[in-house]
Amino acid sequence: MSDVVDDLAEGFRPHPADAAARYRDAGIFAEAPLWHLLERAATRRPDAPGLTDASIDGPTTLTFAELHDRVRRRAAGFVAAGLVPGSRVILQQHNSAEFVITFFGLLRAGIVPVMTLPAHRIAEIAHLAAGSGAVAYVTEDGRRGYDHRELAAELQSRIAEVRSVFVAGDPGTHQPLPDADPAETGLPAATDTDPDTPALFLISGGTTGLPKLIARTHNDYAFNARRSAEIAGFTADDTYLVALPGAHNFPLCCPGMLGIMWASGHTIVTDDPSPDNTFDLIEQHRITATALVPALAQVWCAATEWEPADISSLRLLQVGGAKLAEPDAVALDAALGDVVQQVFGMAEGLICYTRLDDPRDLVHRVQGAPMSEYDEVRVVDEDGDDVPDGVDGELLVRGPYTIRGYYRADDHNARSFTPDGFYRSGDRVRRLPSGHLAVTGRIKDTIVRAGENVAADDVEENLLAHPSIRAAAVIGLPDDSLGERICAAVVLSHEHPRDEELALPQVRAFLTDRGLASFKLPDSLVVVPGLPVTAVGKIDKAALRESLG
Ligand code: OOB
Repeated sequence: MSDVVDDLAEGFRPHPADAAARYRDAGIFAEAPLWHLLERAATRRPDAPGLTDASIDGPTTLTFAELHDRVRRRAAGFVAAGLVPGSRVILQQHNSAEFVITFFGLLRAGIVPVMTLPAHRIAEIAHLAAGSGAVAYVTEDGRRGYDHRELAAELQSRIAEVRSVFVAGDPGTHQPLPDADPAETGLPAATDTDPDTPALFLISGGTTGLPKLIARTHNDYAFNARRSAEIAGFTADDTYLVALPGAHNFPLCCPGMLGIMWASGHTIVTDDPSPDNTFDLIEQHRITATALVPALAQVWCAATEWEPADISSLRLLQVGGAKLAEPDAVALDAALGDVVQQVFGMAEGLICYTRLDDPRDLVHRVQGAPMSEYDEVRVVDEDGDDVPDGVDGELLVRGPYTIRGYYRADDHNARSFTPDGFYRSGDRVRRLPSGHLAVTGRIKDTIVRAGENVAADDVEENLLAHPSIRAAAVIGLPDDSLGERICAAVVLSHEHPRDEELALPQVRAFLTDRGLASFKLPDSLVVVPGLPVTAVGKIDKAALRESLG
């Protein structure tokens, strides 16, 4: 093993040998590098459309053979640039063909990409570069409204180990994305990769503190893609739209781009998820499946009222990343024809899906059931004891594609994992006898008001039932006499009369009518044009607290 491969292993927590053997015996681990997914498609369907770039760089379509060739050239480019297997590289590009080619190019060269999102800025990028030991940064020019070349310069001034910067588009003072002839540079053989080592790093989705690094192995991530594709019923006839940032686990691998490639279906990438743009793409390419966060799904649902495009090809609309309110799930099914699949997942591993043959009313009410029979899910109380089905508790999980620890983060790991290797998700869930999970909030997302614990989610759900409220976030703000007071930030719906104010007493009366206890009623109400969101589009309460606190 090279020094670099040794260094990659430093701080990575693999499955214990007995668990790994069990997954291997069960056929869950395919024992191949992750890039085999693409090679397989290029072998099976070389002339089929593999990737269409519908971003501002496009439109262009590559067959699987063409994509595979571009990927091998990109991989050779990285080899020629001196990067060696096991090196970590920060990848930060918007959805485009170049993003996909770079991603697979890195994998093909045995290099381990750190999958940052376009909205990340220097604080996160520098933290992730230092934490992963990255030696290079791959990004893009300023055509999408933010100049990542400047971030690159700042990154290099802070972290000397980041020796190279490669830029898609106009590189400025940096290097362009590299390409070379693989016949001249050579590429690693499949057998050079230990499939139980990290293939890529995902970024934890938490909204508190700096993100953590999540090492996913070739074996576990390929299983994630395959099993997800199976549950989504993907075949070579499917066309999947990457509308969320492609570096996020959901559009990347649940089943996402990797799942559709496993099925040898067609991927369309866009850097503009608005219905204005995407509805035309759905019509034009007969797109059959995509993934959205709830806030975006709401926008799509409303747009079906006025967008003229024919989107009837869409058979699967996955919604996840945050809780999809039941009325929204019902409205989406009604507007689009029973297409919703709820997805409750996490970069750390566990993915839950509602199944295609679940009754629609169940699909509207729950966030899904674990994708694998090898997922070990526990729901526990504050003492760590299992609670019965139907009772709220914290979700703990262990399984073939769930990490055993964050990368190089011993302190966090002592808190975030049980001694026997379960990940403490921090999610409050309730399990049905059928195995489906309903997410009821975050364990820590409670407001302590005058000594009473109030779950933010409980208040939010009731607020959303108000016809004038389209989105709501409830937070605790410091208060001298109460300890914390309950503040509700709401976005008005289109049904709310334009010239009328939505007043606190009105809202409190509405909540009281719905049977909400008086100590849970908001102490203040703020009407906002929109709620702040994280890099992937989830409501960002930390940012809200900062702006309202
Ligand atoms: C996905 O992954 P992350 O890592 O960005 O965020 C994970 C967290 C979960 O622990 C949970 O708190 C929340 O996001 N979450 C949901 C949810 N899906 C995720 N909360 C309620 N309902 C849902 N359906 O967000 C992610 C990864 C893969 C697939 C889908 C989502």
